Amino acid sequence: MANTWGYGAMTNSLGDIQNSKAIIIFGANPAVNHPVGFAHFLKAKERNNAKIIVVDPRFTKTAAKADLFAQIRPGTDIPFMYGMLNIIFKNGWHDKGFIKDRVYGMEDVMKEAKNWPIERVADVTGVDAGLIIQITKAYAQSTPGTLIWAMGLTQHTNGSSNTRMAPILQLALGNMGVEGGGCNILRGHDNVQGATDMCCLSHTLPGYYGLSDGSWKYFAKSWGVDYEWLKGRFKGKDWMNKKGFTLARWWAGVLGGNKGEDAIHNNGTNLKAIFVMGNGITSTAQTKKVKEALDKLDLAVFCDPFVNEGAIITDKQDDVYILPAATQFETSGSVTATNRSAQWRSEIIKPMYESKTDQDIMFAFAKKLGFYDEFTAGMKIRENKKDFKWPEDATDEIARIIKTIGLTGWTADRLKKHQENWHMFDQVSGRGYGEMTGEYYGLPWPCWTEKHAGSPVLYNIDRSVKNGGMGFRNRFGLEHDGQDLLAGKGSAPKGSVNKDGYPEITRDNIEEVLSIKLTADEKKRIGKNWKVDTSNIIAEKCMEQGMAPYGNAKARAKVWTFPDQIPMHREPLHSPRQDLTKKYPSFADKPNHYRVDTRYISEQTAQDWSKDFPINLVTGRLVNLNGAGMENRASKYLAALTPEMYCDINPDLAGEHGIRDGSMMWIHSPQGTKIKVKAKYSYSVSPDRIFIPIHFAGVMEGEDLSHKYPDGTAPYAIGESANTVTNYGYDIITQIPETKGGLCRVERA
Ligand SMILES: Nc1nc2c(c(=O)[nH]1)N[C@H]1C(S)=C(S)[C@@H](COP(=O)(O)OP(=O)(O)OC[C@H]3O[C@@H](n4cnc5c(=O)[nH]c(N)nc54)[C@H](O)[C@@H]3O)O[C@H]1N2
Ligand SMILES: Nc1nc2c(c(=O)[nH]1)N[C@H]1C(S)=C(S)[C@@H](COP(=O)(O)OP(=O)(O)OC[C@H]3O[C@@H](n4cnc5c(=O)[nH]c(N)nc54)[C@H](O)[C@@H]3O)O[C@H]1N2
Ligand SMILES: [Mo]
Repeated sequence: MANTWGYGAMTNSLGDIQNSKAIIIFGANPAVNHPVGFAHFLKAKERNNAKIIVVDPRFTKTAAKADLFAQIRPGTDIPFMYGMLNIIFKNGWHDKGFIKDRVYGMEDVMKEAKNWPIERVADVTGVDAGLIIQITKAYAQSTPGTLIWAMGLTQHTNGSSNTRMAPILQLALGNMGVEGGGCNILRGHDNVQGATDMCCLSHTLPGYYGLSDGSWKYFAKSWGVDYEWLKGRFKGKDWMNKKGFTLARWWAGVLGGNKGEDAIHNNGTNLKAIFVMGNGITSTAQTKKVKEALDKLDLAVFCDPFVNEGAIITDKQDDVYILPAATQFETSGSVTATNRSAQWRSEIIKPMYESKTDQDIMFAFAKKLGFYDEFTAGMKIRENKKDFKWPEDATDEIARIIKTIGLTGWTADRLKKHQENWHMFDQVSGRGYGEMTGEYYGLPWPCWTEKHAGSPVLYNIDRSVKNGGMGFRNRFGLEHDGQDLLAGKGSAPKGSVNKDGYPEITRDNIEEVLSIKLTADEKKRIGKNWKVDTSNIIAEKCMEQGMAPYGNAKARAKVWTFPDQIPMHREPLHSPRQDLTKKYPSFADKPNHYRVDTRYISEQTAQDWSKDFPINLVTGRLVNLNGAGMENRASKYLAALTPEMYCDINPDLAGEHGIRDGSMMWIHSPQGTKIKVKAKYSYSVSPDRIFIPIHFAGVMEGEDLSHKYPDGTAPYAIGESANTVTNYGYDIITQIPETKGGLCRVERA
């Protein structure tokens, strides 16, 4: 639901992994978290003898299926990948032609890779040098190879650099834009891809349109509301263009002052109310801050099919509301899968008892708050209707407006037809048969027109654009530092009229770039550029000429607007290697980061954290529980599999502290918080780290909160929240919490 921790999307698809000759997995545990999708990985092993390589701080169930496993120190994936690149470049295993024609800035990467000789990589990552060489050779020499990642890469202060590093490795090997290759990011929740695409985010409008005046005006028009009215909803015009708070640090909006720790920049006011729809709240890092913030609010509303444990951890007595939301079985509409494809879903039963669907709850609020007409206007525009039909008109509204990621082809009619005919599509390629010939299952975006096939493999120039082919997007100008940013000669999608690189298409350049003449009528109707062209003339003409509306450019290995232009290693804020924090320090502190002052270097250097907190704290998931866990702990049989919160601890570490298998232990965090959990001996973690699952709540710092659940609603299992002890630390670009790289101290309870 409205939660966007992960980011990115698969360039290929789960089915396409069956075409891979090698699979490298960084910070993901699909055997547990994507068990159905993982079947495709195993098929690749059966079909192609594909090597599965797992890089993880723990020996996971996925690692158990791997040919090669590297037990990496948390937060050191960038050195690991530079180490691989160092070997790759030295041996000439990189794809020189691909790099020359389709990548910008690889020279800088090559230079940095030289700083990572294998001995240094081994020292920083804790992985044996010989194993790194073996992994690199196996991966680089079996192409196409696919690279998988998930939360093990993102949940770090340097997570956004991690997620740039992985594609760079793929670009260097020419593993991008090919079947069996790509970056296949395993997304999280059901429809988390759709939630991201619709921008349940605080820094963009739907479809990743920015917060500029131009975008606001485009949306005002497309939603059928007055721009001045929209503007009037804000305290002042400039607040329209500013990023908001994030889910990760909303609590600072409540607790923060004008100065000092967690100071906020919110026009002199604090947040006073919270409205939670589809988030567990105890899943947010620094749970004690979350609790403090909840306590201080004027109003807290939780819309959830279950009792949201946000309402349990707070001591707030009044003005806490639990609204019964219907489940996804009791509503219908489109959702988006991890590979950018849409899926239509039908209502199985009507909402039970007094529960209401999320949209009906929102409509009721919009009515009470006095903007129902504006809220729903966009759904009536297409056919100029008096009323709308949910969810079809909402889907068609999205198709009409969102050009940036190419949702034009996603009309409700087409998506329903795919659902009804899903037996008519190939599982591996997604290609349709019979009546569905010429379309890919779920029309993976970009789906440029109402006839477009969908794009199952991004950046593939071996296909025509009509059939899902495309180059990289031209987004950052035509040149930088004197270097051409457009794709090289001859590297255009199959069948393109223009054989080389070309810019994104606008009203002004369309005739020249596409070698066409527009009629007078077309000139009148066409939008300013492909992103706001609701006439869709640009996309239609592009299809005829075999060209992508967003241009044909080079992929950027170097981002000149980021603090690190190419990804650089930076130690986690709380690192067990104090010697390395000097050589690889964190970022400068960042004031006003999504409205909150955020500490990096000052936190990292505040003290030698590793002295008092020598153990790495790794958090993650279990197969029987999900997210904050209430949904599943309320199920007797799922709860029975893990009836208690626990900690995986290596017997050697446990022994040092006199902690017995099955006895209770304390975990202390650098923030001064602690949790009491059951010790579970496990060799899946080395003695320098422990693992705790994220799915528990209902106990806080040893205090049992079960008396706080409304009668008859306490789940079958409760326990300490991992996030009570996850550390301070937020990504420099996205503000995702550093919940996969922190320190702790363990103690016998
Ligand atoms: N059963 C179940 N399935 C789920 C979910 C669930 O809660 N339960 N949640 C869904 C959601 S929302 C998401 S986002 C996905 C998440 O899917 P995953 O990302 O696979 O989930 P995690 O278990 O959190 O983390 C993956 C692995 O990252 C490793 N890791 C930690 N730190 C590092 C590091 O620094 N480097 C590397 N290389 N690895 C590291 C952890 O040891 C862990 O094994 O799962 C989805 N699927
Ligand atoms: N330490 C640590 N913390 C983490 C992570 C980690 O790896 N380590 N992972 C992070 C990640 S990637 C994620 S995505 C989050 C997950 O954390 P949450 O997003 O909190 O996960 P869920 O428990 O799935 O929350 C969904 C809530 O929505 C409710 N719900 C289900 N269906 C519906 C519906 O149709 N309508 C409404 N209104 N509600 C519904 C459920 O009952 C539940 O309360 O946790 C994050 N927190
Ligand atoms: Mo997630």
